[in-house]
Amino acid sequence: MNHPNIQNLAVTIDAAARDAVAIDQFTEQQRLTVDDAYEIQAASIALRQARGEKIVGMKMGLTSRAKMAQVGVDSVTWGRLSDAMLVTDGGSICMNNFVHPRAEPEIAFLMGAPLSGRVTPVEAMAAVAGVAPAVEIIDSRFQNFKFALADVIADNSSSSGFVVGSWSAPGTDLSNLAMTLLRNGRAEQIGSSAAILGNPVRSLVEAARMIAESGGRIEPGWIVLAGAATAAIALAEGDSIKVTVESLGSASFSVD
Ligand code: OOG
Ligand code: MG
Repeated sequence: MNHPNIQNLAVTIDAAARDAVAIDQFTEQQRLTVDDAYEIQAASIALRQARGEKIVGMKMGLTSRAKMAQVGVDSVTWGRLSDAMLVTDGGSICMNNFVHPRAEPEIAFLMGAPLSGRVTPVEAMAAVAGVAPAVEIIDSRFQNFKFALADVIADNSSSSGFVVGSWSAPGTDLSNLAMTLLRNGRAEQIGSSAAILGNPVRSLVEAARMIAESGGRIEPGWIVLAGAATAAIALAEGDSIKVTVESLGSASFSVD
């Protein structure tokens, strides 16, 4: 048996993210299982934590058809969010810190109670303290934004940054809210929250199940991103990006 060197691959993907330099796909060089890939992700995030970053939540990936089609991977994945990835609403990012960043429209949950394992949508919502419009900034560390399932999992599901708008109390029916991604005032992606597993709450249910498989749990105070409702758009210097979610408001940032 050829065992992948988890720690070496974690160091490689961590350096690629830190230096914003694209690398070759891992799976072109070796076989990696999904379990291997989550181990690499955990080890690479541990390197960030050793540098002082704090885990503030998790992101779900590939929870909509539009996203699966865009990247050619059709399994739901997850990744970790750290405090260093948080971009202030109305703030800016610097293009130099990214390889080839993209933005996508999301919904964020603020957790008021822990959540883990098999839960119903009602139980999941009962653990939610707030909901907000969000933008995720994804930036695959692999060349040409091209990857197989194990690659993207090892790469923290491409997560690179996130912007969260104002929190609302969790009373709103999230099943079919209009979502728009605007660049410089023009709508470039239009969709519905229904695209996210039929209802973003199902993404939270999946998040609880998947993190439990890794022996963890969603912590109170965490932010959980449910996954994009539409395809992502490639960012360029000078872009002003805004996501609006019906009834919830907006989140925005600009690219320097
Ligand atoms: C993978 C991450 C997908 C989402 O919201 O579906 C994701 C990628 O597109 O690079 O974050
Ligand atoms: Mg996303």
